[in-house]
Amino acid sequence: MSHDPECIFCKILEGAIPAFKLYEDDDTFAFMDINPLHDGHALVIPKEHHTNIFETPTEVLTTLMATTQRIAKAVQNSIAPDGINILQANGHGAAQSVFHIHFHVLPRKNGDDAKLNWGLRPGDKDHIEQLADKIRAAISD
Ligand code: DGP
Repeated sequence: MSHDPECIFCKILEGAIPAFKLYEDDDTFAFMDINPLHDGHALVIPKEHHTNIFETPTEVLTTLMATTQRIAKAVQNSIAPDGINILQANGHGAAQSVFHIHFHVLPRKNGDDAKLNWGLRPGDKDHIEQLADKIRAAISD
């Protein structure tokens, strides 16, 4: 399985860096974003290291999207935001900051006027952990 020892998400996958894990299966892993736009902001990644959508095999994208749907449903059912965007960035010009492909499950609030570059401010870890518990309990098959 492809792996980049310098990649922060590969380090999360191997347990070298902690994360609030929501879900994993053989191919994918989901966890809370530490710089959330809003409550419930989650990330979904493949276990294989691929940089972006251009380099990711189609079959990996298929598993990634299935897990993204699962997490989006759990965020919807547990956090009930006003809406959810599924967002995926490719390259510096698209504000990609971590070069291991990932889908954002991005909760939205009515009128938040969110910019695509929402500014990476650290969230409150205790609050993120409580939200992770809530979402995890809402994950279904
Ligand atoms: P992007 O800009 O689309 O590449 O998004 C990368 C996201 O990853 C960003 O919202 C912040 C998040 N992030 C960066 N480093 C870490 C980390 O160490 N742990 C967690 N949980 N999230 C991270």
